[in-house]
Amino acid sequence: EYKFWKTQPVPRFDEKDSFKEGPIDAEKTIADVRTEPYPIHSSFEWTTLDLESDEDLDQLYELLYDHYVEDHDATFRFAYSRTFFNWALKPPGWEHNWHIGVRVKDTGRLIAFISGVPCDLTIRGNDIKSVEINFLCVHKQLRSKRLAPLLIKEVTRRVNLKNIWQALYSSGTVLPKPLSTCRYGHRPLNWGKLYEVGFSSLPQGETKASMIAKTTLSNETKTVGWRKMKEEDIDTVYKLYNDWRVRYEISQIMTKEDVKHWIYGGKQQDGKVIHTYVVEDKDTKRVTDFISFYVLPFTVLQNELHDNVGIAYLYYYASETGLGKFIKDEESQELLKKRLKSLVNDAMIEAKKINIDVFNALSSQDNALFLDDLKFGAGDGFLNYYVFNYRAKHIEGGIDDTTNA
Ligand code: YNC
Ligand code: MG
Repeated sequence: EYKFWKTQPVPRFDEKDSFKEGPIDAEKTIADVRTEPYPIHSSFEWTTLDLESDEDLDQLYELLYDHYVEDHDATFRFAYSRTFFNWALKPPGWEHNWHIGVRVKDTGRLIAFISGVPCDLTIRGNDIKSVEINFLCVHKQLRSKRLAPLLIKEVTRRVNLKNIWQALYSSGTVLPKPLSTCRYGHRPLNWGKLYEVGFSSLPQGETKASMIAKTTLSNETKTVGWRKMKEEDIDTVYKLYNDWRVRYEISQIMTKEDVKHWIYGGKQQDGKVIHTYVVEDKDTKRVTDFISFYVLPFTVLQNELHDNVGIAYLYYYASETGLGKFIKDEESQELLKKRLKSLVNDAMIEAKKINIDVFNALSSQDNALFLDDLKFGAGDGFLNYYVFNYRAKHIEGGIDDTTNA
């Protein structure tokens, strides 16, 4: 059990939440880090993908398309795009060297991948220089050969060489030991289509017509002062984000450049991946709220009616309603609840306008305040969050997650 993970600096399942939070390994320096890549089977070779080149982007796309996460009966696959990779894998400070592939030596074929991007964290008041690890993938025909541990060790080595010793990662797979576990909620925007592709089923006592009626949103947004985020809003959104994230026990540290990339989208994005809206007070012209979602569709296999499902994921948001003195007391929770419901509802209306079929949100952040009221249905998947080489008390993920794992 966990032959590999047992050897890594991660908390064990059986250990008590420790009182003192912090790194697990004794402090090291770059001089302690292995300078050569880990040895790999002689028919394979390490490669660093060049995500500035369309050729490498296409190869990554093909690997993930056929071999990355899919649902159990293999009818849906993530439809990653070049634009999506540019957003997810090239944020400010990105490193070539952290886009790591494995190729078959003879043919050059890409058969495995793992990535890291800079992602500094605050965990309960401690700022931690860190990366986020994502897109770990091994070709289906090469599974169970211990390539995954090799990729993980190699990315760790390359990250350590930049004097970074912690990493955030998330997975449906249960590993030692989740810092937090969240659940996805799904809000149908186009129930009829979701039913036709087999994504939604008909609940007992409902008809197709009643489900469509129940889930139909109005066509126009209602929040007064609602508009698309502009480049000029970056400073204000940056401030709102930073004031807001103190609400949470774990959050991402962002510079203005990060906000520009992750939340505004920047010039490369063309509005295709990240969509952000703000609320501007009509008297003072101040921006008081923002909310964002990103788009990552599914390809639908073997369906006569549809070949894709439009999917949006709720991303970051913040509202003055929940700031400063408003943070905890009960009356302000009610105000905040009302505000968030209005923001998320309008975000869903915008998503519907760009043909999104389902709007997803995790149970994290303050999402418990609106998920039920806005008719999100609990998904069957859990997402476990981990921090490598760091011990911290468990963080509630908005579900009763004591039984998961
Ligand atoms: C997983 N998702 O437990 P033990 S999420 C981490 N994350 O190790 P083999 C995983 N470890 O149990 P296969 C994992 N899944 O013996 C499996 N493992 O200790 C562990 N799927 O390796 C597993 N992508 O190579 C076991 O397994 C060992 O050939 C077995 O490969 C696994 O991106 C995988 O779901 C997942 O492509 C690559 O199944 C393959 O099966 C696959 O024999 C479909 O591996 C796609 C998929 C995972 C998406 C993701 C986050 C990854 C985080 C990795 C951990 C990062 C740690 C921090 C490093 C930087 C540190 C610094 C500083
Ligand atoms: Mg393997």
